[in-house]
Amino acid sequence: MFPKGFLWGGATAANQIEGAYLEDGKGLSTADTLPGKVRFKYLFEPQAYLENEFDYYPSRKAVDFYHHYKEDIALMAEMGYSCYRMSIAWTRIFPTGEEETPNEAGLKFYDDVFDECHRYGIEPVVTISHFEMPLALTKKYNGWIDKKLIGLFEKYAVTLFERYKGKVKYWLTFNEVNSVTALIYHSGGTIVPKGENPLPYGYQILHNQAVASARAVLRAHEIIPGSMVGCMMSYAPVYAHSCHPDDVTAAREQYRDREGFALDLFAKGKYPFYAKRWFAEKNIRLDVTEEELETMRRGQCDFISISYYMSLVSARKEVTGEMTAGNMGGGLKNPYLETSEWGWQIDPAGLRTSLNDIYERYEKPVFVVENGIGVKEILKDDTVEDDYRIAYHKAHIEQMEQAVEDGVEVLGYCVWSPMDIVSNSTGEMAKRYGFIYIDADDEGNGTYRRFKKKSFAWFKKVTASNGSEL
Ligand code: BGP
Repeated sequence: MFPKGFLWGGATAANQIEGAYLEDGKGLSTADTLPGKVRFKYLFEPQAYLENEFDYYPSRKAVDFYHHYKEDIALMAEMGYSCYRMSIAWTRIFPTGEEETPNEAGLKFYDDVFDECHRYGIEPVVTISHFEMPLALTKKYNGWIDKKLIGLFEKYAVTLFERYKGKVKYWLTFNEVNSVTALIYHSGGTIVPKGENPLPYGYQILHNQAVASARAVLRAHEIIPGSMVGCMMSYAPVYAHSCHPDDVTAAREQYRDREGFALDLFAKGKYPFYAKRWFAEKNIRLDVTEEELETMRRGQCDFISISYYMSLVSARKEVTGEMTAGNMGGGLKNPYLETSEWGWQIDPAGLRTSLNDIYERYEKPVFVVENGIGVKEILKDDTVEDDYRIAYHKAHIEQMEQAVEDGVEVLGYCVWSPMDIVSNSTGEMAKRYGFIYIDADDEGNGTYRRFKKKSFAWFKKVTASNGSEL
C-alpha cells in the first residue's frame, strides 16, 4: 500500500528532450558537443568533441520539447502524473555561466513550464544540473576541476530559487553525481590532459560538487522555506559472485566505489571513515579546506534520489566469466537475471534491496526518480504494444511497495521516461523508454508526432489507484 500523497510521475533531462539548443539566448552547453552513436567512444578523450565537427548532435534538437511542452505536459496529466522530474539547462539562464544578469527569455520558458504543470496539479521536481553546463566554463576554467565553479553554480542555483519560489518545492542538485569520477567531461565538463591519471581529477570534481551542492541546500532552505533538496545517485546494488569471503570483499569495494563513497559526501556531509586509506591507495591528494568540510556538514541533502535500472555482480580478481553492460558500466553476468537489448540486467527485487539498504544507512527519505527499460520499437497502427514495459514497471512497483511495507520512507516514483527521448549513453532515439512514442530517428528525421503506447493507459490506472491497480 502506498501512502497518501505518494508522488507518481516521469523524468526527463533538458539536454535529452528540449532541443532549441541556441534559441532565445541559450548558450552552447557541453551536452551540445556530444555526437550521436559515437558519443561514448570519445568519453575518455573528450578533446575530440571540441576539435571535430560531427554530422549530427542529438541534443541540439532532441524531441523539441521546447516547442511541444504544452502538448507533452497535457499528456503527462492524462497519465495522472502528480509530479514531473525535469532539469533546467544552465545555459538558458546563464549562457556562458558568468553573465551579471540572467537571460530573461530562459527564465520565462521555465516559468511557463511550471505554470503548465501546476495547471494540472503536477508538482515539478527540478534537477539543477543534469549532465550539462556552459561550454564556456570548460573552455575558460576546464570545468569543475576549478573551484570557481562552486560560486558560479551557487549564483545559478540562487537565481532559480528566487525566481521559482512558490512554484518549485523539490530540487535535486546534480544528476547521478557519483558518475563524475568516471564521466569527467560528461558530468564535470573537465578535460583530463592526455596521459594523466583521471582519478585525482574525478575525486576533486566530486569534492567541488559536494561543496556546491551543500551551498545550494543551505540557500534553498533560506530562500524557499519548506523546500526539500535531494542528492541524486545512479544506484545499483552490488552482489557477491559467491559466498567466497573474497567475493564479499570485492562486492563491498565495488559498492563503495560506485555509490557508497559519494553517498556519504552528500547524505552524511562528510568523508567516509575509509577515505584515508582509499586516497592513499589511489595516490590521490585533494585540495580540501576546513571551511568546505563545515559547509558540507551543514548542507547535507534532505532526501536521497536514485536512478534504478539494474544490479551488479562482483568477484575476486581470479574469477572470470561472461560480462554484461550497464548504466555507468556493467560487470559479471548474473545467471538469474534477464537483460535488456543493451545488456542492462533487469532486477526488480534489487530495487527493494536498494531502498532498504539506503534507508538503513542514511535514514533519509528516498525518491526513485528514474526507472525504465530502453527497447527497439516500431510504431504499428499508431501505437506500440509494449506489454514488456508494463511488465517491467509492474514488477519494480511491486518491489518498491514491499520496501514501503518494510517501513522505508519512499517519496515517489518517476518512470524514465514519459516519452521517447535521446539516450544519454548512446545518443540514440532507437533506445526507446517512453510511454509515448515519438516519430523521430537517430539522425533527427521524422514528424516528431507523439503516439500513445499501450503502457500509457496502463500507467493511468496505476496513478489513479495510487499503485494498487497494477
Ligand atoms: C541515466 C541518466 C538519464 C538517462 C538514463 C537512461 O544514467 O540519468 O539521463 O539517460 O540513464 O540511460 P540511457 O539514456 O543511456 O539509456
